[in-house]
Amino acid sequence: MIATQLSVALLSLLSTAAAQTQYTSTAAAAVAAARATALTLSPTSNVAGKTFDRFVQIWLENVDYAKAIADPNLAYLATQGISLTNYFARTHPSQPNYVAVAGASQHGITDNNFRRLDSSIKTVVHLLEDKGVSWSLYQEDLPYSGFQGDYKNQLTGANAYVRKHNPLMSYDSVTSSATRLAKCKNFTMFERDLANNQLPQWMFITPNMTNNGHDTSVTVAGRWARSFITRLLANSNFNIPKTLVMLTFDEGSTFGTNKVYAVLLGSAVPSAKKGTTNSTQYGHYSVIKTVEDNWSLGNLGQNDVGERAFF
Ligand SMILES: *[C@@H]1O[C@H](CO)[C@@H](O)[C@H](O)[C@H]1NC(C)=O
Ligand SMILES: *[C@@H]1O[C@H](CO)[C@@H](O)[C@H](O)[C@H]1NC(C)=O
Ligand SMILES: *[C@H]1O[C@@H](CO)[C@H](O)[C@@H](O)[C@@H]1NC(C)=O
Ligand SMILES: CC(=O)N[C@H]1CO[C@H](CO)[C@@H](O)[C@@H]1O
Repeated sequence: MIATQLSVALLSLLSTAAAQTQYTSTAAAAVAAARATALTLSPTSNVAGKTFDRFVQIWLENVDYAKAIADPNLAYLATQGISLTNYFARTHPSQPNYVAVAGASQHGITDNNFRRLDSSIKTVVHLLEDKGVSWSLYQEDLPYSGFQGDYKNQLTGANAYVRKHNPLMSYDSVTSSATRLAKCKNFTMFERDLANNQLPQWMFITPNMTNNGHDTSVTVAGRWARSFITRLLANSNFNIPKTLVMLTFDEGSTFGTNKVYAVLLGSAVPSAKKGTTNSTQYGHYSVIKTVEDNWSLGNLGQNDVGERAFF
């Protein structure tokens, strides 16, 4: 009896530990096997929010505000929404910014290394789940749902998907849960969910290292963003009534003030506000506070508590 209980406890401990790193191999056979079996979920819901019923974040990489707003395509997108002209990233390098926007704290992370945060540490997706608000991450070139490593372009060897640009993967509270991993998906799944009208209410979108400008330029990132977002705003499966889309950058260039481009788009922006600017100071923690206020989610007890929301 005791032996059975012990072995059950041991097994569940082992499977939890394995879950947190089980999907890191990039060997072709391991990827193919996981692709065939990894759970994928496309939850939907319809929880009414105060200002928006759907919230979509799209993050580009490493450009200061002045340089981004000078790009013709990013400048065009600013005319289609509300441009936040005093919006600041948290820190350098990338990873702590992504960790911060999910958990309202950098949780001590200051680098881009493979990090694991204790499973007691919660994120915005835990608050969303508690209120029944569906969510998914969409990460371009993630080889399958729940993959936990970095992934290169299989033909060119160039970096395509990187874990440091995934806001949830450093949290053991996400990676120890099969159903949460199943909601960390790629762009193939995004297109499928879009076509099937199965997009969730909260999503975070990370283009690959080419399209987000990291390994290219603001010109490439701006062109990608305009084309991707324009197509989606014209799609009624995406831009449902009260959809708020936020396009921003994880951080500025290392030597700037860390002021970054941030634009609010979508059907939740009233037409009278399209093409306007707002100079109130905001930052990555404002995003989580805005989402918490919108769906009355409560808070994480971190830097979200004293933060200012967008509305
Ligand atoms: C995207 O993820 C799905 C689900 O895991 C997988 O079947 C598909 O092969 C992936 N697409 C690409 C291009 O890797
Ligand atoms: C990123 O995705 C685009 C398609 O959206 C593709 O053309 C490009 O090769 C990808 N970049 C890498 C490094 O694989
Ligand atoms: C930005 O400006 C402040 C101060 O006028 C308002 O209180 C906010 O509601 C406004 N926010 C947006 C998104 O326009
Ligand atoms: C525009 C709007 O309805 N804003 C509300 C968002 O939620 C907060 C907190 O519940 C309210 O104070 C705002 O009025």
